[in-house]
Amino acid sequence: MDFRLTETQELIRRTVREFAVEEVAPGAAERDEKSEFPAELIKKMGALDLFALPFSEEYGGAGGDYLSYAIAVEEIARVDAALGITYAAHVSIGTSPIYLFGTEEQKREWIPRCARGEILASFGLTEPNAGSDAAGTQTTAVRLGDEWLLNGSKCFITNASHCGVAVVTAVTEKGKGARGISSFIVPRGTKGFSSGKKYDKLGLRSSDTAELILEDCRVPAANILGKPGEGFKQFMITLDGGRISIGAMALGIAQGCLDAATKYAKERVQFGQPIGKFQAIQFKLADMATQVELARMAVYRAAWLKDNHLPFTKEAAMGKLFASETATRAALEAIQIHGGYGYMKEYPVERYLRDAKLTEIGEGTSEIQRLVIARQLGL
Ligand code: COS
Repeated sequence: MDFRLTETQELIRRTVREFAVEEVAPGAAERDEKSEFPAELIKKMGALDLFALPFSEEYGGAGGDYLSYAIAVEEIARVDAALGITYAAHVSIGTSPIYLFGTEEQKREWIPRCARGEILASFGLTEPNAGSDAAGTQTTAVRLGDEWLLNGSKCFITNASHCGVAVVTAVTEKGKGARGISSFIVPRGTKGFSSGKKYDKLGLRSSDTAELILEDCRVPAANILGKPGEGFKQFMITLDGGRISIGAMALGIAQGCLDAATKYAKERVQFGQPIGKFQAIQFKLADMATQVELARMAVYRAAWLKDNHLPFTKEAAMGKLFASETATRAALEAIQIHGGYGYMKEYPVERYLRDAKLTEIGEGTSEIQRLVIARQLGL
């Protein structure tokens, strides 16, 4: 067993941290306040090859491992979780289904552009009546000659207004449940494909979340991903990887809370000494540090299993579950340590709390993670 990161992984952490601290952190509060999409930062991330990280060089990727990518998500989310989710959703659930299940042609068409950050990709699974019950999809796809005709709508879709391509699920065979669902590549610009209302959210306010609408939308028959009926499983496998990245995002938020609270505890003087000298504060920080470290172990291990082509469904769910609940707890404690100042927008911890909550919901709620873990235990 070797818990050390490789030199490359350490270099990626240093590079991304430098970028995050110098370029991402300064405008994070203002972007949150204005719900301003970080388009310029996305261009810079493209230039740094961050979107290319986990994809092979053959398709324009950087040939890195999933653990390096998880570290990059963690470092971005440590200062700005909204940029973290924009990044994570594009790579691990937007681009990955094409990378994992696409034909050679589909991969050559889409992966290089996604890897360069030239376009963003969205993942269209959730619908108004199909959230945790993902197999309850109501969007339909009907084969008409050389085309598929798609009708339906997807909700809460990250990057929906800015995506250049979306992979969406639709029912191709009614009455077959999960086995009657297929997935399709829908390029922006396809007639009948549009993004709808942008949501006004509690947190992650500078990330883009909107509806995707498919109204008599026709895509070529070649745009199906894999074979008819394979869509549900493809999306479950994609979500296993996505959950590692949401775990990494939660880990970054939790680390950001720990850093902010530790700094404040050293500076804030009450009763004649820094509050960090009081055991009440020390114990809070000791608990936060312990939980952050355990979350890191769980998330990194899930990424390591994926990189080594070992089963990781259970570990990805455990990592996301533990890291996301750690993030919310850490944010609440960071606010408590900051006292009244923590409740104000001049400190970042109130934003961290609003952002952290989503990690307990997106890409499967904590309840769904427990269900996935229980099933993996054979229950
Ligand atoms: N990897 C590979 N295959 C998987 C899988 C996984 N992680 N999870 C499920 N499958 C397969 C099953 O093996 C089954 O295959 P067979 O038909 O060959 O037996 C098929 O998919 C259906 O699985 P299951 O019966 O478990 O489906 P359920 O409808 O019971 O749903 C849950 C399972 C609840 C786990 C699933 O719907 C889920 O993850 N829901 C949450 C969705 C979510 O995370 N949404 C977030 C929005 S996306 S940002």
